[in-house]
Amino acid sequence: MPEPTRAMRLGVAGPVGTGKSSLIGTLCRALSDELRLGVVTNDIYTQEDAEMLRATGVLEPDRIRAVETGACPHTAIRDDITANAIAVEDLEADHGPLDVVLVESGGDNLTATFSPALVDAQLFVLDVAGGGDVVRKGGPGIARADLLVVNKTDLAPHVDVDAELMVDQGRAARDGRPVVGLSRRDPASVGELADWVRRTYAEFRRGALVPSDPGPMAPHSHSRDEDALVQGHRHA
Ligand SMILES: Nc1nc2c(ncn2[C@@H]2O[C@H](COP(=O)(O)OP(=O)(O)OP(=O)(O)O)[C@@H](O)[C@H]2O)c(=O)[nH]1
Ligand SMILES: [Mg+2]
Repeated sequence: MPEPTRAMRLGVAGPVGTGKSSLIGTLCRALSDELRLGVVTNDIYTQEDAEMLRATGVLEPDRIRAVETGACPHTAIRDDITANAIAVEDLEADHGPLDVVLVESGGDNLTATFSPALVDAQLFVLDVAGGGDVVRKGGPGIARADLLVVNKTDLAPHVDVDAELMVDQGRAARDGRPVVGLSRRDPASVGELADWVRRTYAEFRRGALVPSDPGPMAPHSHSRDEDALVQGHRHA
């Protein structure tokens, strides 16, 4: 495979509030001295995540772009990736060359994954506060994302969850694919995450990273017709 010249696109997906934006901020802090970074966030109705990340000062504000999806998150990261693809291309045109663009999905349930046409690799973020049984509930992101993150391990004692057990169950559910137990307060775990990104980026640069699809979300329907209309689409 020829060596790519564009930035690697790294997707960050997972349920609402599991720490996707915080993780992106943590990665920017850990890697911005060695990699040229950009960020694209997806929110349904606002630019909240982009504004939050800009406020942290981890990157020059214009390197953080927001896509307002106006629909349920998988629409913009999987079904019609146009708005995100344009946002990444604009970032590269304005600030390129870049090494890695991190794309945050809007928070969704357990089923949303990125199209491999949008991202080269993707990580799926759960947190201990969502409950120790979430890993066992499974889904395409948990089972087959390139990396599973069990986040906020520092909170585990406060919510009566065994974080190590969650990480072990993640490993068991993933056929050897990697799992990182993460807390932004634990530098060793941040180092482990940053090393995974470094390795994945090196693979990408060599032309050896093949984007893989964790698989589609489960078929679903919205409960009320108005919801489907507001969100601009219906599901079979
Ligand atoms: N204790 C602890 N809290 C964390 C950690 N990471 C994130 N949080 C907190 O978790 C909450 C949600 O974090 P966000 O980064 O906004 O989560 P998100 O997944 O981006 O949320 P949405 O985009 O709304 O789905 C915030 O209050 C964070 O401060 C962590 O490692 N430890
Ligand atoms: Mg967020």
